[in-house]
Amino acid sequence: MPSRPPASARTSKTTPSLLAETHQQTDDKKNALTTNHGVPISDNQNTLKAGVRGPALLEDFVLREKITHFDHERIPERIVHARGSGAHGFFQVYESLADITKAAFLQDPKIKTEVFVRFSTVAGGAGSGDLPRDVRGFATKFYTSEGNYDLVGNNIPVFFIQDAMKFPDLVHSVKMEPDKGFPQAASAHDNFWDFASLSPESMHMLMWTMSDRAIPRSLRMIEGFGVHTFRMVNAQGVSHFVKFHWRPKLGMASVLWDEAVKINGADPDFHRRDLWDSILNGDFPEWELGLQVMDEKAAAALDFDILDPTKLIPEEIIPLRIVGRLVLNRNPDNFFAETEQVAFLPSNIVSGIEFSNDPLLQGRLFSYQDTQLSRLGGPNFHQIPVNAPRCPMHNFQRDGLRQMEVPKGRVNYEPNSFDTGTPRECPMHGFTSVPEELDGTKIRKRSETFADHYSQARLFFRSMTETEQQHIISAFAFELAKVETKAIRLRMLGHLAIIDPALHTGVADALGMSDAADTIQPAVQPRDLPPSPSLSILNKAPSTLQGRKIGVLITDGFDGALLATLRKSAAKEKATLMIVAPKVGGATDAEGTLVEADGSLSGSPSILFDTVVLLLSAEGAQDLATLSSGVDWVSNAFAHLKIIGHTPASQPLLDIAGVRPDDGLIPLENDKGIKTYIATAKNGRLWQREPTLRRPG
Ligand code: HDD
Repeated sequence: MPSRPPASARTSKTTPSLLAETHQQTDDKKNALTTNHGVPISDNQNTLKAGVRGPALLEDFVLREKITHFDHERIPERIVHARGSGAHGFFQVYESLADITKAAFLQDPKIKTEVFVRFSTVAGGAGSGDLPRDVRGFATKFYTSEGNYDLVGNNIPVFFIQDAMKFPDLVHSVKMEPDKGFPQAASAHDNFWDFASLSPESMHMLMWTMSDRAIPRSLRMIEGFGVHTFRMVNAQGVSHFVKFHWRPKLGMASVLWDEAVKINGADPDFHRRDLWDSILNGDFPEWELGLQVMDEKAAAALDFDILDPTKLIPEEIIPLRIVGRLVLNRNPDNFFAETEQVAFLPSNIVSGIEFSNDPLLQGRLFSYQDTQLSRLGGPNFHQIPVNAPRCPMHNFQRDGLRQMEVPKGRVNYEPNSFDTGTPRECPMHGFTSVPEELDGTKIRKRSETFADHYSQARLFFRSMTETEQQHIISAFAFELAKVETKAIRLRMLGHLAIIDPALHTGVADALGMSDAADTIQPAVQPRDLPPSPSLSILNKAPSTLQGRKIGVLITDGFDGALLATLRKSAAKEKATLMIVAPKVGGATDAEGTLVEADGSLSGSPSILFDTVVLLLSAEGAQDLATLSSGVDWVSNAFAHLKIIGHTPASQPLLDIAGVRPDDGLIPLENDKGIKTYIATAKNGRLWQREPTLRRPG
């Protein structure tokens, strides 16, 4: 039997809980908690009951309202791209684009257009980790002076399928298998590879998703693409085809697959946190917008159909025109209100930008509008603040669920003669479509010009560095090893043999499957296209530590002066330096000064950093060498090809962790050591170490 509360608590009207000392109350009516209908609440801790130990009363409207609202806090998550992170910012052109488009926001470098960007993974649910092997969504809403323009793209310039008709099948196959409800956020399962291996059009995109593009280091370090070919139209009515590209100012970088697997456990919010923190710290993520612009003739001269979303245009053929910059400088105030409720619509375009007849895009123009109706509960989702245009909007659409506006007057139609002040058509400034001549037979058929599924897959593989090719082979081997049905593996190996014999042999060896792969007859024999080095991440990797993280492990008795120099050097490079100590309370340097840590040894494993430094005292190194967390910290850094700066006293730990000397191990005896360390770490990982440690399989 519970003990009875003290008499004071039983009788008191002003002390609503037994934990009164922790309660914050106010006498100021202005600050009073209220119900949704404005009734001030006297007690937010206790249900209205028949006696302090009696049953709850149904009349407790305060409780019922609060619980009802809570019960309905979630809306359906996105069917794809459920896991996302958003940010506010602006876009600005470097020069007027009047030569190719009349879009108002692209006319003048003085115009800063407000934007909201949402990055996402595709396959996993809203609560899944940030680092599955997956495509990343890169959706931008431009709040222009002539209406909202949404560029709803990905970090990969091509797509799995050529026709929207296949989208539900593609998505069903990659998401959790419907009977089991797993795997979550992973393409490594039979259903996905069954569908993919039966869909040769997916081959090019598969090369990208098996590449390091699908495991980015940071959302600030991904490229973005509009994927489809769009049109731009200038004031004279001249139209060009365009492809959109976002280029990250920090350069591209990826994690290793082994890191991705571990990061998902150590920090499932790795990307979301990184984006949030960088904006919070004023290190605003930035991208440049690049356009590939071509007229009809140039488009017709390409050796594939520009309406086919499984193809890209190599930059070596049509170079990028860099036209402006996107800066993300403000975190959302509320995740649900903004990032969750933002509704992107590829059909949101503005005067001067138009669709092409890409059949995938055409299907998207319907799907997104439709999906918002079920996610956001009706046709008025454009009134939600994050979706509302910043320019004036007025029409005669009325009523509907979630209507927030109160239109005045009797006129709700057009034309009308009652009120000449009501909105009217505007032929002069209104949106018009470029008059494209169309003539065709009603037909349900794929164009023959979409039939080459292998040439660009081969182009991609052959444009990679040796290291990147090995990663692609490893990724295929990892995924296919999880496929239980042998026939699917053999079918997939059949496709890889068409793409490139080295790819096929590499994957077959890694799987240990020497059985004959399926013989697949391509609809069109692939051609050898000239490689496009600009598709490689490593070919373009900048030498920089900007936006990168240095993890510095310290133990009691460490060299404080060395840390001070290191801090200065890191700041100069615009890198973030984070201190890790055996305990988060920190460690004292040789002079006895306590330095607080940003993380503990087990809570901040070395996988969370781009490069590491061991600032250990002799006793500290001896001690960590006896702990698996210490040994793992170092052996992982080595296995992940990181540059490791270390004091000579750290050697015992390096030895126990199995670290072999190479060019990525930099002794830090003095300032010169730090200089060498920084210069080496700027180049990223020590790729030469990889073949000595790993082989695909
Ligand atoms: Fe999609 C969301 C990108 C093909 C149907 N898609 C969605 C998002 C991105 C993309 C970035 C998330 C937007 C956000 O952050 O809220 N989708 C693409 C790209 C595609 C593509 C680059 C091919 C080039 N999508 C595609 C097709 C269909 C859809 C062919 C359907 C016919 N996509 C949807 C959707 C989603 C979506 C189901 C889920 C939530 C939403 O739209 O608002 O309607």
